[in-house]
Amino acid sequence: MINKIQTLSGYFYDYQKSVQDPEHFWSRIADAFYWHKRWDKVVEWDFDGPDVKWFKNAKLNITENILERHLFLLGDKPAIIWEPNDPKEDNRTISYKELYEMVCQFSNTLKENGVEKGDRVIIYMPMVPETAVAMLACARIGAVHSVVFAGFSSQSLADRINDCEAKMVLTSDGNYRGDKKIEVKSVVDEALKSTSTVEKVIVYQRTGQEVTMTEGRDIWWHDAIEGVSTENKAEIMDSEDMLFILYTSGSTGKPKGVVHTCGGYMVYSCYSFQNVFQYNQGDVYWCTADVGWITGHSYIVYGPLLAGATTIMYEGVPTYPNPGRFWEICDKYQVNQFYTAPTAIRALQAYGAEVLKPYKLDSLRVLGSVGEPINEEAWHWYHDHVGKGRCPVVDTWWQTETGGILVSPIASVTPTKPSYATLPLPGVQLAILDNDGNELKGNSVEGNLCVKFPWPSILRTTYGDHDRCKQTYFSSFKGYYFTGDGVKRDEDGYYRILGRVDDVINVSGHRMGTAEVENAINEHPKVVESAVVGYPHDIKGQGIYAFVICDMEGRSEENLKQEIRVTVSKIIGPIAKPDKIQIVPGLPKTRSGKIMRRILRKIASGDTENLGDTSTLLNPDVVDDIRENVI
Ligand code: 6R9
Repeated sequence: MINKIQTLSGYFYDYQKSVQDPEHFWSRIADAFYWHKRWDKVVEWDFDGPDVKWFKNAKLNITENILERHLFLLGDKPAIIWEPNDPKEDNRTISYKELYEMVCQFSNTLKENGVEKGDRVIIYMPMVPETAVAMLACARIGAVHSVVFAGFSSQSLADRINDCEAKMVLTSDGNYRGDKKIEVKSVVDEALKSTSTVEKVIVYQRTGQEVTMTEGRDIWWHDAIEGVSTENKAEIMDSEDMLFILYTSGSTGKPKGVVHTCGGYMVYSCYSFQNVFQYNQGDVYWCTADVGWITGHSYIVYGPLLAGATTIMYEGVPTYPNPGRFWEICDKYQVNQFYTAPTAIRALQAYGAEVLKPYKLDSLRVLGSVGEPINEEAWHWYHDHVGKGRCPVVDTWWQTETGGILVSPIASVTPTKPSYATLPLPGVQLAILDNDGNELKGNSVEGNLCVKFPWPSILRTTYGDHDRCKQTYFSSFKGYYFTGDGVKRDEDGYYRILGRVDDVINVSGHRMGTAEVENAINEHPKVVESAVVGYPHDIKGQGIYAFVICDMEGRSEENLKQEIRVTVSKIIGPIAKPDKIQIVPGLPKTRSGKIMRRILRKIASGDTENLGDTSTLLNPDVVDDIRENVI
């Protein structure tokens, strides 16, 4: 097993070693895993390509490191504890041995249904153990999974299926979320009308709601696995073979497929999990994310299972059937490490500390935060009321593209500071650059957050478009990976993430490109043009504010706004619905026709006075109108 960092001086020692001799540092960690063939070289890289290879020519299968490697010692230990949406329904506990059998059986099922090494499989499923089984079965046979959050619309799903030319879709009949039953299979049916690559759809029965099954294409999960062998020999993969694609939003319109590969991702997701959360054998760990996001990939499924941990998978929402649900689950399973998003903390905080009273929460040792900057108030509430002042809060900064946590306290090792992600993990060489590309050395500096040396789970490409990967991440500052975030390094050398510096907004921890939302709004036939910006929102962190120019003929303003919301929901999904829509006569533009978002951002945040110089605008008078009618 991987040796964990135990003291602050141990952290500094490891950090120093990891910079001085990265190859030696990472090869010692990688030695904890099972490889069919060891690597010829630990790392080979060139950020200009970009071309990054970790554990070159090594052979492995990540699922052997999750399953076979743990069977002897941990076979009967719970791997996944599943807590259903409805507390009255039975929960499920799946041991490592059972998980092994389920994954082997489903691997064989995939193969029998025509999936081969290298094929892409879309997973559009609720939070049930079978979703993790599906991911691992793909990994076991060398198929590339792409999980799509089951709240995305049919059009978003179709776009992703088409982009990666998926051969199969794994889905469910429906999905429970609080008191709602959500359509899932029908969304897939709709998406498949505008795709041509999918040959089979396997449908997991969760809600029992009525669905249409297309003969020859759709099969029930329980029928597909019936009588299938629970033994399967894992495909031997190259370290740099693709493991999964995960789509994420950027500053341009179309989401991109971030690609992660087998060897480096395995090593880093496990190493970061064990260290940041200080997981000890026997602990119960819970991350509340959905597996449709990177947090669910790395810190519900891969990281914890690689570490032989017990990981909880919760199907429902934080407030169902009451706002004490999270704390009830913590007590019920004696959770030791709890990992959630600031938006959930703020939402629960709004119900008051009273809600926590009936719960002991005495098993908790570590509290994690991820997805967006955590404001000081939420940090203190989490620390004081949930952790009773006993548990360190690990504010973990990372991205879909980084595959794992890059900046975070090591629990109980790194002294924490509210709303600071504190220090980089060993192996992570951060750099702060000014807008001209100069690296700002020393403390008390602020600028663009970059990384100057690869870590094992850095993205390798964006699927089907390597140039886009280069343009987005490796071209702003030559020789550096650019994160898109602004950062401050304070007088103690601690890092505080300041938020995105590009046109990406972060709503409840979900990334949204403003261009993506604008494109969806513009689909409404009465919309002439729109501009979307983020504004501070008490619960969501950022809300979506849309300024829209419309042809109002024959519509009331309220109806039109409602129609725009429905349009966005249909095209992207409910998470992208604007919180505020202001119908405007025009948008502030520069003489070259560019929308001045800076001005709109200020107005949306309620700062309508200090807009700076607007005289150079093409149409300065629209600013007054927008300002007067701000919502
Ligand atoms: C893991 C994940 C990535 C963006 C990232 C940043 C923001 C994530 C954060 C944080 C401040 C933290 N972000 N964690 N900002 N403090 N602890 O969320 O991945 O969905 O790709 O989002 O989220 O802006 O660039 P992803």
